[in-house]
Amino acid sequence: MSSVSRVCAAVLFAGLLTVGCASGDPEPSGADSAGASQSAEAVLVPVRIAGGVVTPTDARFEARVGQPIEVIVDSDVDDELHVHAEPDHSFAITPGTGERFRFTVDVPGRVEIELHRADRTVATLLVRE
Ligand SMILES: [Cu+2]
Repeated sequence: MSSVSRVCAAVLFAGLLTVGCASGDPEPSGADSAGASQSAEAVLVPVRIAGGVVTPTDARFEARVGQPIEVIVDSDVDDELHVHAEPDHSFAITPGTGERFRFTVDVPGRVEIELHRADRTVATLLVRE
């Protein structure tokens, strides 16, 4: 006599137990780092020296820390453009039109832009954080 035993294997889906997400790595929050305005539009400061007359004088401009500032000079003489920022910037002006001098300011405050040879303050930048 022989007995046939059929074993029905039960398939256990034990693997469906979900394991808690222990490795919840935090999302990198890079949005709050400083200097978010690096790619801001440049502040344009047009300057003209013609026949010994400087325009403008004592103009006011506002800018932010890290924002590019571009001085565009039309001049018929040599001069020295001096930006009283921290650190300061000096640019040599030569006769010509549309010379562009670009810089940024790292420290908030009042920044004077002078022409040393003409002895004029062209503009004052109010630089904010
Ligand atoms: Cu100066």
